[in-house]
Amino acid sequence: MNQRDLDVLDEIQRRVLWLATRIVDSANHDRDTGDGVKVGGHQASSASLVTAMTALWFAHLDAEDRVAVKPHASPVYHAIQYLLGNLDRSYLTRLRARGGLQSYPSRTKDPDGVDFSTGSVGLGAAAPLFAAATRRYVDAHFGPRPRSRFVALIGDAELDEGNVWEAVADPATTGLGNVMWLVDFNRQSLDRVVPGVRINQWRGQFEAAGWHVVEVKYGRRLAAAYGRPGGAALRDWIDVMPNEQYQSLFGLSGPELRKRFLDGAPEAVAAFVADIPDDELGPLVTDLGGHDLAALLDAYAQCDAVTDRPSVVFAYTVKGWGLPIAGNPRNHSALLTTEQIAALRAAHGLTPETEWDRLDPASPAGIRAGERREALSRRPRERALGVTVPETTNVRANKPISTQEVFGRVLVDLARHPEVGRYLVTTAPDVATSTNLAGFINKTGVFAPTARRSWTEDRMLRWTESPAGQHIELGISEMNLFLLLGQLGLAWDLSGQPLLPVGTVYDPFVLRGLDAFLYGTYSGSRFVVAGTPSGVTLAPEGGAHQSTITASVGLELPGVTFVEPAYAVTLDWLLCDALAQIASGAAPSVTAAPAEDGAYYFRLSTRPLDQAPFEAARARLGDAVLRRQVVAGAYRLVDAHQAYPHLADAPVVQLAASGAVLPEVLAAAAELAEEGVAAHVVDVTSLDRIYRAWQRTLRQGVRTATVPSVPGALRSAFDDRAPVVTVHDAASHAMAWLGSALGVPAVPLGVDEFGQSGSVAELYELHDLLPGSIVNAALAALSLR
Ligand SMILES: Cc1ncc(C[n+]2csc(CCOP(=O)(O)OP(=O)(O)O)c2C)c(N)n1
Ligand SMILES: [Mg+2]
Repeated sequence: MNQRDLDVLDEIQRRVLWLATRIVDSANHDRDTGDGVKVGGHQASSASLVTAMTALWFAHLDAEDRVAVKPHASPVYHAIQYLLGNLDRSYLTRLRARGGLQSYPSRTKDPDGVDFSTGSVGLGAAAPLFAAATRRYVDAHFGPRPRSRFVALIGDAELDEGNVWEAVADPATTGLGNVMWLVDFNRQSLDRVVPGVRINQWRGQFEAAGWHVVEVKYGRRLAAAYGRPGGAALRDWIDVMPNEQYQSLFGLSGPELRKRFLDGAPEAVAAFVADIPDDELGPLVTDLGGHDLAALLDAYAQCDAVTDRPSVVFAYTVKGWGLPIAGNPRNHSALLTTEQIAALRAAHGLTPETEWDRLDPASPAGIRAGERREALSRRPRERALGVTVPETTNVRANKPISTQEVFGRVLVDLARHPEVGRYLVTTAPDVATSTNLAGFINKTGVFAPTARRSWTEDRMLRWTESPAGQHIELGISEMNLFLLLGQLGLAWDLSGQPLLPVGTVYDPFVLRGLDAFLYGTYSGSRFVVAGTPSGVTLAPEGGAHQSTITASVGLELPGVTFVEPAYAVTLDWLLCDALAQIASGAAPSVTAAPAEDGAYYFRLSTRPLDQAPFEAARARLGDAVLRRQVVAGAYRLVDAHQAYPHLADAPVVQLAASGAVLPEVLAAAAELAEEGVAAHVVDVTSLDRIYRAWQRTLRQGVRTATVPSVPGALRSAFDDRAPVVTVHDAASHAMAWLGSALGVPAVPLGVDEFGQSGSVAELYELHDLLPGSIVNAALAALSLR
């Protein structure tokens, strides 16, 4: 790139800096929210990335490239999109306002084509890596797409997040030559100037993981000074100077700056800078490469040239570059004053009348923006897969069987499906075999970019690794599991190929990956995850392996449908339905409350259950009706009036339960019948769906000031007058709301302490889940009427 082009880019980056700064300023100073809560925003963090981002969008990226932007640099992203003509001007004064620009880049809520949501630091860094891994899979299975480069712009303190290193270290992400991370190396975090210089440690960590590392440390002015006689001493001093001392220079000028700079320096350094006037010394010694357009473009080109592994660029930057708060240790949330904004506006040659203008389209900068807008425009993507997932695989069980086992069988069956099979892709963090994916893996193989020779022979599990494999194995990182699932579920957009992603994880460790789970669903991703085994039903495994709060988590997560089937056929129907919804390409609603389907979370168990009670209900209701109710979230497994006609006038109670505890509930219903109480048993297949149905009618009532009705999903399964006992191998709280929904007394039973080792019966006794306790709870519920 010649000097003229660099000058044009420089002009553009100055406008980007101004707009990003003013967008935050306007949110805080031009708008009265009336609630006394500060609006906030990050001018310094934004300024830090202005050069790197200008270089990317105005000179480097292609239309197919995908970029994750550091959360606190969202104003820079929007300023760039505005200058490219992709964002309406009215948004510039609506950062952090309702319906306006989001504080942090959001795929689903921002109007200007955000590729990756960011916000929880570390996740946005890793997401493009998993998007690239997804692309590698898509290319291997469905033919190569046009090349994309997957870029992450990340803060240096983001590297403190463990998930970043989990992602870097996983073999599933090795060799991805189309990945570039750019670390905004401003040596500051939120609270402080980061002590010491950590670059060598980080460089070592990246290199050990097989990454290509580039440092962009000095700007051209400093580089030139180093080349002059005696310049080596200057370089050595800047390299060894404590970070805190270096950062403190940004707040100083004149003789003070010189004094601080030379504090502790060898004599040769003082001699070298003696001839440099005071007003030139500061700009010289703080001339860092992360604000040098040519140096950055060169670094990007170096990364492109390395195609066999991911690259990371450490761009030395200044937090608050070009602003009066530059380098100040307290600048993370600092806002320029109105006077400082006025001075900045004038310094950029703008007035209150012209401050929001785009670049003059006739100017070289405006022409460049127009060209880049063309170069970066994208084709719309198809979300739908265009195949019909069957309503059932007709799974059969002649003997007691667990939901975990059925899950594996249904997947094997779907893998054979002529249309659907090829789109299925499974993944697990080193628990594929123990969560019953072995059958699927035997059928489809394990994905590897190139075929690998297998050295073991196991007739039960053929671990064949090749580009044709449909299982992506991960190391033990639940963060990686959910990050990968999130990206597989966005493959329709980021790789132009919809997929049917299915992940498995031990249910207690869903919590370990929870933030990445949220990240995926907040991004609008759709996938299936099975948490299995779950609950204290995993009795011998003890408290560290039992999950109790996950049902509540699944129920409460927006963009996630939580299901907990007990019987083989209900799981078959629910899993087929979930995959059919994903295949349909319907986008989850992230704004409607309660949020629509999104991802699917199956909470499963290893406890084999007798299927006869289900078959009895099936004979009673018929497949069509029953399937509809199962998918809607609840059906009456035992209808007391039909099962016990002699109890026609007896008191009625209803026992509602999900999953593995149903045998105890059925036994309790039989005992109650002997005591002259008619007990319906309701199998709640999706607590989430019936809760949402209830909430929808309530919200409707609240919003329109009308009397809410009991929703159909509840009415068909429940008796809306009988008291209810809820029984769950999970925290009792998760189901306790059913009493309110039905307007009847409720006694919730569940697991509200940490578990311990034992047999199922022993632990159920401990947590009051045995039939005797359920009977007592039913009698208590009746007495509460
Ligand atoms: C998971 C998470 N923890 C904490 C925060 C709050 N936080 C936001 S930015 C930040 C410091 C970021 O420093 P760095 O990554 O170096 O970015 P800079 O602003 O210096 O560019 C922190 C702690 C967050 N957003 N996410
Ligand atoms: Mg930083």
